[in-house]
Amino acid sequence: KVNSEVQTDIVTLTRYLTESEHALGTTATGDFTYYIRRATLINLVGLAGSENKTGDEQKKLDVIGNEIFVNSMRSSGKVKVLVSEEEENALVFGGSGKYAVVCDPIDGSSNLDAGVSVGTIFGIFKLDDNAAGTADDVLLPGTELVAAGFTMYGASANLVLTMRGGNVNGFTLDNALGEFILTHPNMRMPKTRSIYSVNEGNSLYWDSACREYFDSIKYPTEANGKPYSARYIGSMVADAYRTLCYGGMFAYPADKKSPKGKLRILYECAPMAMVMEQAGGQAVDSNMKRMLEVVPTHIHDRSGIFMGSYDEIEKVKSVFAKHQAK
Ligand code: P6P
Repeated sequence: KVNSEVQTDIVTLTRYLTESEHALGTTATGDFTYYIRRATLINLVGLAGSENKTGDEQKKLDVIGNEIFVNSMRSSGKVKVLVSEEEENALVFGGSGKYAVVCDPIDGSSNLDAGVSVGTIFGIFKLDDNAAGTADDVLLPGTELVAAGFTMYGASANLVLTMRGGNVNGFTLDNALGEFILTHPNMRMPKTRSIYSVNEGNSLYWDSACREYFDSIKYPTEANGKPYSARYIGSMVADAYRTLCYGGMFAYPADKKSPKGKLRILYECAPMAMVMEQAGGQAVDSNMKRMLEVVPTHIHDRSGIFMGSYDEIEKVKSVFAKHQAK
């Protein structure tokens, strides 16, 4: 009798990627996990004392993470243009690369010293044959992404990867093998889940639609309506991974303090929106426009975002529609 408990058909990331066509965006991940896991051991946490070119305070690992990603993408020979949150301008590599990669090398790094999971968010565009190889080549809607995903460096390293039109697959790093193993094939979010994830410390700055929506799930008025649970980690990859695993909604609304929102369109909102949509959910900006159809005018443009379970975002849209109608 064959012991069906023993997994003998292990799908490693290498095998998965060779079976698909986009072996990019994830090569740097293995290197990152090395540094992330040892950050506290080799005293890499704490401020690097510099600011990145887009104004965020840089931590040592931000700097290292960015360098690893840049070197990895450059040496892949497949990337022509790289946009990183840590680089003011797009990097254009020599060679005949056919792809553009957008990334936030270490997202959530402000939480590093507290041991909170951080991660890498990435998106991949296929360049036109006659692309000039400039930043303009990535000022595209997220619908043009051919692949997107993120890695979360926590107790282990989890990678979530999706190809355009495909499903969402989760991999877990097997330290012994040094390989990512397919552990969460075809991740699907439930259509509803009573969990909301937002920084309520910003509620003073929210517009009326935002306030009405969150009040409606915190103080339900319908008969035997139960309040939602609040879960907010403050690290997008961790909040996104929980939303992907359990369902619910995550939001970083545009508000009076951040009129354009805080999160970046190209390498935070769009890749996450692609993952959420292809896992059966939705993602919209603060005007309730489909996130994947938002086109940045600058590589570091920001946007408000509401994303997660399909019906939970429908609830957001119905409240905002009332206010837009006014
Ligand atoms: P706030 C981390 O700094 C980050 O870019 C995202 O990972 C996270 O979702 C958000 O900002 C948290 O921002 O204002 O709630 O601390």
